[in-house]
Amino acid sequence: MKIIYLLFFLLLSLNIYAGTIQIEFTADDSYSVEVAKIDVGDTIEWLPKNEGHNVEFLGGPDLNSLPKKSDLNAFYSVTFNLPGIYLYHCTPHGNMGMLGLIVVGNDFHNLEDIEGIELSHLAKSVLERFIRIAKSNS
Ligand SMILES: [Cu+2]
Repeated sequence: MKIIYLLFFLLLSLNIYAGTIQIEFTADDSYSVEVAKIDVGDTIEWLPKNEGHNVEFLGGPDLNSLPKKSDLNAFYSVTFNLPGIYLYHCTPHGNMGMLGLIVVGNDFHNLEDIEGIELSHLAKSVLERFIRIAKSNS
């Protein structure tokens, strides 16, 4: 029984270190943080500082449980408990390169899946740039 309490408190104390980062929708149709590297259990909050944008996930480590699409102009918050790479875009502006990449737990195991996502020519080159950035400080 003691072991269970110990584990419980260990998990509780680990969670204290979980962080939150905030990403704004900018006036020039982009996300203020385009490549986010976070730890497992961290939360990202998207702040609708400019109108006409949202967050729609295109890929991640578990395609069956991607975060749902957010509403336009709405605050959005997701906690990432599964390591791997996540790609999202803005539904109206994704083809124009309004994309964001998240690497959870410095885990690149699903990189090939992310690279295989069908995107516009422009979005593809943006994604390639993001992946270079993500790898360069891994
Ligand atoms: Cu947008």
